Amino acid sequence: MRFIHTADIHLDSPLRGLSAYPDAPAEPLRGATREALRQLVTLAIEERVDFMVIAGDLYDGDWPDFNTGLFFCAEMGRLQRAGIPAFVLFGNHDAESHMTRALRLPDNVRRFSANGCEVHRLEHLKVALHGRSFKKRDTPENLLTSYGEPLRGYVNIGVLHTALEGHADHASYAPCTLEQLHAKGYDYWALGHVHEHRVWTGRSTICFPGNLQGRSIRETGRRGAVMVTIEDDAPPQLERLYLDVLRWEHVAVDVSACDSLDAVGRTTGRALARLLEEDAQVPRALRLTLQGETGLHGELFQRGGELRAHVLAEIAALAPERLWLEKVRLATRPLDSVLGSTPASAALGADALADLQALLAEARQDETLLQELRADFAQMLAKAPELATAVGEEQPLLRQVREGDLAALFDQVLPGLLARLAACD
Ligand SMILES: [Mn+2]
Repeated sequence: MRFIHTADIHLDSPLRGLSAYPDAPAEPLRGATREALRQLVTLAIEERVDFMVIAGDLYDGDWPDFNTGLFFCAEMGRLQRAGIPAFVLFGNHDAESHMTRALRLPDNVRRFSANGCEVHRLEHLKVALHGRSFKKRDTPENLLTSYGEPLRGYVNIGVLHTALEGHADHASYAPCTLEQLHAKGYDYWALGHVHEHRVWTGRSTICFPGNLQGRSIRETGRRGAVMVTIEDDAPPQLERLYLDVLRWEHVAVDVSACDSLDAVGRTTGRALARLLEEDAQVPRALRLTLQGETGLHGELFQRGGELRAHVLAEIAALAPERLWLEKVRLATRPLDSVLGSTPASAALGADALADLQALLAEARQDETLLQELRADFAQMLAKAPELATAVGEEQPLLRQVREGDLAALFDQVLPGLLARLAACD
């Protein structure tokens, strides 16, 4: 017996942040969540699975019009013609009270009630599916207490939308513990809500399939559903299915071995080539972070525009049609000894630089000076409010300015400044 477990499809939800990728064709990407579902249904039909489970947040929220529902009906119709039932549970995003529109779904689709735990049986397979949908978006109570005992002689599958014991990125709805899930004595728990793929084994096999399609740079890497195979009394076997049609990637590249901007470009290019070795056909929205201890630290900050051009050149040579650069983040650290690492330092006089460094190190501790600087920065931010909000999260330097963390700012900026001075003849 084989079935597909999916969750958090968030059908028709916009992909956030695509405007930051000037080269990405935004229009076709608008339908990414639909395309991922279409691929899932196609796979289910090709693989002749016995049924499909959707464990909540099928919809992203109330439909603006009927198009979202019509699309889902059409996909479920394809499953129906292939003789595949689908079991749908609703979560916080598509809770009963939250949806003002509805359409009759094809007869192969069975929903879980929000009024109590409902059990759907597939007699020919001896499968019992237990589940309870969300009535309201805010569901702080443990829904598990309403789930019944496993049915004897059946494979028991629990379907539940839950944050478990809490998850940093997800509201803690319908909380419960892994122990409580195991204690129910079901064979498999088809969970939804947490967008990262997770599996726990033990008395039961418990799984978050992850969301079907990443929706922002916060949801990176391969996404999809899970194929579950249950044979006789063996524990369920899981296979991940990758169905995302656009992938968000955050790639960190260590540039500590690079001695020039060219070398940074080459190293980055190699990392991106490795990235494309997997699922080469899937387009990627890319955020790049350069890290490592390097004598180029100051130069990278100063030559941001050139650096981006170097990275774009690598992308252009590799796969411009399916690799789109958002931004290059700098998280490099200066070399411990800036003076020793700058070949031209002798020209200026290492003594003078050492004096300057000592002076600046002192300034870093000077509370009066720091107060003045904070006031200056506050003025600057007041004049350019977009600096204070829009780019703040992604620019460590700006964040430090905003938070008045000037000591950290000094540590970031001084090595570059010294390196620059040392390089002057
Ligand atoms: Mn959810």
